[in-house]
Amino acid sequence: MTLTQSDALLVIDLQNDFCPPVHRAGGALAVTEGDTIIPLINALAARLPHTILTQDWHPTGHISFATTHAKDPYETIAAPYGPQVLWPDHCLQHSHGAAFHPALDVPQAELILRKGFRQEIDSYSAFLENDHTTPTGLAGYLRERGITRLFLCGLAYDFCVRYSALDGKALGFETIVIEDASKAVNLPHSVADTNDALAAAGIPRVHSSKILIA
Ligand code: VGL
Ligand code: ZN
Repeated sequence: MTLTQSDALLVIDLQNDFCPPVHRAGGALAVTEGDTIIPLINALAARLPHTILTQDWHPTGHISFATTHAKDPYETIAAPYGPQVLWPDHCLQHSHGAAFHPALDVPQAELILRKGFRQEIDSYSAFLENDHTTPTGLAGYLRERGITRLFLCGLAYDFCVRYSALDGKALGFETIVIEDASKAVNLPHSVADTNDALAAAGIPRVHSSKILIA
């Protein structure tokens, strides 16, 4: 695949809490084998002309935390903006769990976009919060920088990668998901639903070799 200066790698939420714990720390919402994609992501970032990282970044008492509602994780509540899955407390602002995984080696990343920082709205997508209305500013940033094509990877395939890809495409960016550089949380139906939603939106899923061996 021919790459140009208008291409960027968008690395979603490669944080300690989404990976198996290292020295018993992190892993609050660990994605199975979430850390195994990191060497591949480092290699992809070395190849793409621009890299942007997202960082899930929640305050205490966040609306997405089961503990906030005295409920069990993975239940769904009716939030003012629609259904919201409840999660274990994760990615608390400035915690070790919210820090990038130590194996992630992308010092050249040009932007770290924090999301989910409002107590009353979660944000799976890097573009729009879960009300599907409140912008994060990423679309404007990318447009101003002349970036027109996005390669998405990271965690979790069936939540933050999914909604970031759908919104990126809807906002006019050419959007591609690097399938072997993402891992899923895997709630019932979540991966099949993601595959269907990406296909319906015309978002291709490609193998990293298409980009690395170009
Ligand atoms: C994510 C659940 C809660 C993700 C973030 O990064 O996919 N999932 N917060
Ligand atoms: Zn979160």
